[in-house]
Amino acid sequence: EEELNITSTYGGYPKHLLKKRHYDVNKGSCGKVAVIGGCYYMSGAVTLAAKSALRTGSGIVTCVVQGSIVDRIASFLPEATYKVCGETDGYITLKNEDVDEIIKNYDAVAIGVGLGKNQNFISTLSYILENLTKPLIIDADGLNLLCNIKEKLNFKKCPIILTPHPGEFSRLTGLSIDYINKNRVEVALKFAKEYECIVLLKGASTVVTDGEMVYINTTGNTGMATGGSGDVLTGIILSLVGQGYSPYDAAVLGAYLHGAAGDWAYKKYGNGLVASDIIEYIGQAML
Ligand code: NPW
Ligand code: AMP
Ligand code: MG
Repeated sequence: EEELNITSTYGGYPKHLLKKRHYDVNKGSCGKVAVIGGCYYMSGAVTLAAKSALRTGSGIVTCVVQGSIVDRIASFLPEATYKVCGETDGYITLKNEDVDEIIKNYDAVAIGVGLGKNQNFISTLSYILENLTKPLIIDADGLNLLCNIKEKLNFKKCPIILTPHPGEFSRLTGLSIDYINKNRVEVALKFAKEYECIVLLKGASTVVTDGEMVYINTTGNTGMATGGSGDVLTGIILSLVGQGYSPYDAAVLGAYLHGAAGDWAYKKYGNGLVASDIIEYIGQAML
């Protein structure tokens, strides 16, 4: 810890939250998780999130993606499995039956990375909010779609973790990025309380709150301001909730491990680090 120069703020030093595995675990008991995302123009985001989930210890990771990008992802990530969906104009389409199957078969779901501006997907997200009972992480373009149906959060059946950066949180709340960054704890707390969800507001000193407790993360560095960095965080948190961590603990631990892995990557690559480098050090951050 000293080497990484980690200091704790209120919320404390969260690595103690990491649970030890029972010696005879199997892939079925380590969490089966699904990443719904991607589009023809952005397939890397799902790849990064899925690989991160595997590196965080998930037993089974399924990419829920359109057929035209499966080969790209699979050629990079042979360990993942795929659920192939429909596609319109380069964007993913999901039938309610597909969603029902996902709901039945997975321990946790992440939605939004690399989805793009897929307006058809608003109704799908709405259906998921109304029917999913397992923990759901909404990130990236999933958050942008959520802006249209925020009130649906009040009818959700599942624990929800939202992982906005200040730009996404600005769209979601109508507050300016400047105001958000000057009042990070307050705005995150208020939203989490109002919509009864976990909010993880990204940036240097990521804030995690469930509306009552607040954790401010101290790991991470300037090298992490790079495309795909947030998609890695989504995969880490998804993996943790899929392994049975509570949504709040998963978000806190996820923010911490993501930053710690990034700090290891920084030692090697400095500000030139790329998102895949963060993934390579997740294991080390968990030791
Ligand atoms: P500005 O410029 O300051 O006004 P977007 P995205 C702001 C996918 N990706 N503090 C900032 O606004 C994602 O998964 C795919 C203050 C910035 O310009 C999404 O689905 C990749 N402001 C999709 O791309 C790799 C901050 O937000 C704007 C801030 C779009 O996501 C890349 C950008 O936000 C990417 O992950 C901060 N700390 N952080 C792939 N390889 O497939 C952000 N902002 O317009 O929502 O775009 O985050 O790139
Ligand atoms: P995204 O914008 O969704 O790709 O997410 C970027 C990720 O990198 C978030 O987890 C941020 O907290 C992290 N990050 C970006 N810039 C910094 C920074 N300057 N210091 C610490 N963490 C950062
Ligand atoms: Mg992002």
